[in-house]
Amino acid sequence: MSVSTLGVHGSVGEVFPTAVFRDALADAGPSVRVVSDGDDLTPCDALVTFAYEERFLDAGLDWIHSIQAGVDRFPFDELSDREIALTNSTGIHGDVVGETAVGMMLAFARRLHVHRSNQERGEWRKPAWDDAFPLRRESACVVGLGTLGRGIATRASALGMDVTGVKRTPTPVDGVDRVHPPADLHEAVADAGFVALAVPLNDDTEGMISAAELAAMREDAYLINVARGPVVDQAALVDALESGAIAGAGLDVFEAEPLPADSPLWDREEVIVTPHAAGINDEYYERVATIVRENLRRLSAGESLTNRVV
Ligand code: NDP
Ligand code: 7N6
Repeated sequence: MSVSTLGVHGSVGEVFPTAVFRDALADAGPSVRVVSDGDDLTPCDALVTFAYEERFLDAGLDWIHSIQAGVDRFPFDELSDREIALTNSTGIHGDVVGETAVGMMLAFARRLHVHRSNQERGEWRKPAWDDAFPLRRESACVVGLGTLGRGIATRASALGMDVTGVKRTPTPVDGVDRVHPPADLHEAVADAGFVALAVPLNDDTEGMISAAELAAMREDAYLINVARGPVVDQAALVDALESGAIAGAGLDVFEAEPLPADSPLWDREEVIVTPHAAGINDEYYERVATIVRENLRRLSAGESLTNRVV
């Protein structure tokens, strides 16, 4: 495979400016062109994109790079049938998503979300004596211990929390006291003050947190989801919040995005809603450009692509 023209799909503009990204790749080798809705893709050998469109399959592309780590929106079998390589952007979000997830834990422990809501109403109101707690005393169970999960685990551990986790292959992970296999999910979540989800969305993880897992959690526990909405049965989560089966949730991702205006999740004090923004940061474009540059180098050297999914 050789790339003489690299397309930058207009959808990356949802995360960083297309022109800034194009300029970051100006010296990478191929000619780089921004392709917006309706523009012809056929001059491109490869495409960097946020969105997926069916027309990608028959545009003569050899390689698609997703600026997301999660590639659940791409049709793996169709890509494979057409010998289109798919690479993703795992490896670049550990620090910022880790900060967001642990930031949500800090907000719940120190009641920052409540103070901010009170401030919007001009209200000076102290929390009840036993509403706030030190994060150091708490434990976090991180489900998925790849880039995101390790980013969360190291930050939670640095704040003095006990950290356990779950991953497919339960080998030891730095900063994580116990690593469980997926079969022990209930046992793993049962003791944790915070359960943080950091798994890819696939057939094994869809609905992995359902009514049974929420019931296994402590009544004073919080669920943090920075993975993908469908990893959680959202109706069961709403029921668990309403019945007091768990204390609250920090949610960056949802079954439907944007979160519909009539969702009961908007109005609950013990729910923090962020708009799938945990990964957004001003280095995002450069981090993706580094992966793309490395893969262009590998192609020139006849080496295999890094971050290859298909
Ligand atoms: P990685 O591939 O680095 O890590 C995935 C982890 O999940 C691995 O530890 C893997 O286990 C584990 N895992 C996979 N399947 C299971 C399972 N069935 N049960 C338990 N653990 C499982 O991915 P990233 O950390 O980069 O990203 C993870 C996901 O987070 C992405 O796919 C994406 O959907 C989402 N994401 C969300 C962002 C946001 O902005 N909110 C930003 C970036 C990612 P093992 O190590 O054993 O293979
Ligand atoms: C970018 C989100 C991922 O999977 O969903 C995230 O990498 C990225 C705003």
